[in-house]
Amino acid sequence: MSQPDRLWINVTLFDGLTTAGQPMAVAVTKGLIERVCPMSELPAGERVAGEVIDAEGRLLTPGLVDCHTHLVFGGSRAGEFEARLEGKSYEDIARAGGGILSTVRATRAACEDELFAAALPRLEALMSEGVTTVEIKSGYGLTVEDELKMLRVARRLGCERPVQVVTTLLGAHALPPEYKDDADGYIELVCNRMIPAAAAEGLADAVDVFCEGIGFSVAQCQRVYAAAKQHGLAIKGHTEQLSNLGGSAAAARAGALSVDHIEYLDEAGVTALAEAGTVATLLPGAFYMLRETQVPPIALLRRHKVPMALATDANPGTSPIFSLRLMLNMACTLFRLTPLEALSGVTTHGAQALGLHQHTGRIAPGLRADFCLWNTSNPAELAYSVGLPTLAKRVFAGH
Ligand code: DI6
Ligand code: FE
Repeated sequence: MSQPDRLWINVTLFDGLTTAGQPMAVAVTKGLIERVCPMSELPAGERVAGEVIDAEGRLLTPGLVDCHTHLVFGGSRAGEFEARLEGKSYEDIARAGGGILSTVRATRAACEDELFAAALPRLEALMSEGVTTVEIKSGYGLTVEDELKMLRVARRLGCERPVQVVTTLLGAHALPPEYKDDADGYIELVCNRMIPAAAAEGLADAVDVFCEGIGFSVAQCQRVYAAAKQHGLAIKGHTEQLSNLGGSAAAARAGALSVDHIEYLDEAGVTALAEAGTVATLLPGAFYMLRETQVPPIALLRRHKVPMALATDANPGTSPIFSLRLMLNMACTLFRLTPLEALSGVTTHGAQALGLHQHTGRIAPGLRADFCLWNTSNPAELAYSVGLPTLAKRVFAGH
């Protein structure tokens, strides 16, 4: 057998789904995981071309996956936060032309370099807590050029830092003022101009929609999904966040990788996810910031064995939170996930929500060597404490 570039020994392993019951070893070659075995099965005198890292019993997990963010945007919505504290609702603010549309104005006014400079510290905050894969959506441009501008910034973030960036075109996020009273006309622009342009330039991996009373109807979202599929792009949906329109089931039937938020999802919707193999992505940051009370149907998702991913939804309006560790805590305290379910949500199931589960999100042979080594041996610690820097080492593609 060839000699691995790196050998991790005496590891407490969480492989993305479960913890191993005994000390483990992980061998890495050319940026990929070559072998995972109990220490007791490591051949005596195992030779290593490069480094041996003794974890001394500390926890090794897959690199974290934040499968739903809006990291690229201009401006701030602190004023809207204050207005909500005074009693205005998120929907009232949106209908009055604030909310998403106020970020659209600031994002349109910013050039690529400005958006890049603003997004970089947000990305670095996520990376500093162990994120090795992050999805970034557009959706604050709402013209062909401004949406492509956002996606270019997202791609550039992935080129300039050791992290995998997956990009999602969210043209159908809100109705821009130019199309006021013509939502179908705008959906036509998304389908006939934005999606083809993003696909032609290789700028988008997936297409997302906001299926909601203050967003787009199920029928409009279905048109977007059809156009995305025509151009070979994966699909996702912001669905059942503020009301139940049946958007999750429609997305699942169209083959969506994930449906996200889903506070108002009912059992028929859960069944549709189970049948389609669609991931349910939980976003407790938005739930918390909007002081929602309707909790996603966790027991039903468990019963129907729907994989649950967990993400920050980092965005200037409903989740100005750039900490995936905090989401682990919130998923447990607010949604009653177990710490291991939450951890699977930011590893295995987060990767599945991006269609990347053959490449990252688990510690298994053949996958990319994306790891976090933590200053603890107990995975529950990662969901339990908030604010302590417990990450000892972050490894992306073996380095
Ligand atoms: N739902 C959300 O939580 C984000 N987008 C969406 O469709 C919020 C976006 C924002 O308020 O800026
Ligand atoms: Fe979102």
